[in-house]
Amino acid sequence: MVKDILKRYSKNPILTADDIPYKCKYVYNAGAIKYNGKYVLLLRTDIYSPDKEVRKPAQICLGLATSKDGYNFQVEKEPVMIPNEEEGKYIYDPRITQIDDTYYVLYANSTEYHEIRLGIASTRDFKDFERISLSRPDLRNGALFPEKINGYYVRLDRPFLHPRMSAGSPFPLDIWISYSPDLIFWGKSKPLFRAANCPWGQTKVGPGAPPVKTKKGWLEIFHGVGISEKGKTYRLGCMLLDLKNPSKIIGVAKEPILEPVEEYEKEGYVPNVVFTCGAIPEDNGELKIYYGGADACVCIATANIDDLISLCLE
Ligand code: BMA
Repeated sequence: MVKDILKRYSKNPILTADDIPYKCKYVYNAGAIKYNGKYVLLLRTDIYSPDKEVRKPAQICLGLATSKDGYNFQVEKEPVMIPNEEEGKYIYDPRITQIDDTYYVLYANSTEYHEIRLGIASTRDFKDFERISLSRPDLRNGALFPEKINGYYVRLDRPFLHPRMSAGSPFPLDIWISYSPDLIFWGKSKPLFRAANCPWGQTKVGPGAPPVKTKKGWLEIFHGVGISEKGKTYRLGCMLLDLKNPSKIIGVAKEPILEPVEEYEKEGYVPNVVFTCGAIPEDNGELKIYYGGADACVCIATANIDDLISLCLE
């Protein structure tokens, strides 16, 4: 049973393809951060060619939306980040982390060779993005902590144990933690949370939003994938990690905090999906969780941070 701790915004979805000024079929899985007093979303926008026979997007790039209140967003006329030559056609699922006055974007890149790589770029103005590194395959769902810990940049990530493995594979996919002195070279990697230990996400689990610092530990909103006779279901859960040693889990909420219930979560490009890439903590203790609904729209739900922590400690 999903506990009633997350409140969906009554006017969800907050963005659909109709809100995108350029040609786009689906908008979802947005990274989120506050920048210059405004809410900023980096949007996954899937662009299809007009040829109806083509079932795969012609390009996936990142758009930008800004808002004064976190609910009503204006979208820039053109995408702000498009794949470069090395990346090919698809960059997606961006997670934004601020460290000092720099904003880092960790994003997935699918290449024409069917590899999935994790890209890291930085920006100071959300106009120019400088590429820092692109991982070897197969890795995605990178979520960078908002400060160095014991001298290292730290990220949660989700390796594929075997290239091209996905939901339905007999091998579950787990959340790992990795460290880097410079955001280029990553190591000291360790499994952090096994899908096998997530009763509602036994096929795969992956980092969602970049971890949020709280007095009790790092709060991480993650996704888990379960399979039933109805097919795959993506849900969200939360866990608390030790502040000084984030490879140590303090607690994981037993139940998911959000699962597909509303039509915009159950029907879209991929049915039965809620997937987050960004959450913004507010001074009043609220967490705004931005999430994709059914791989087709952008939604928001809010929760009290202390309530989420309590769930992790139950
Ligand atoms: C994952 C990623 C996400 C997507 C999710 C649900 O594997 O591809 O971008 O939202 O599947 O389809």
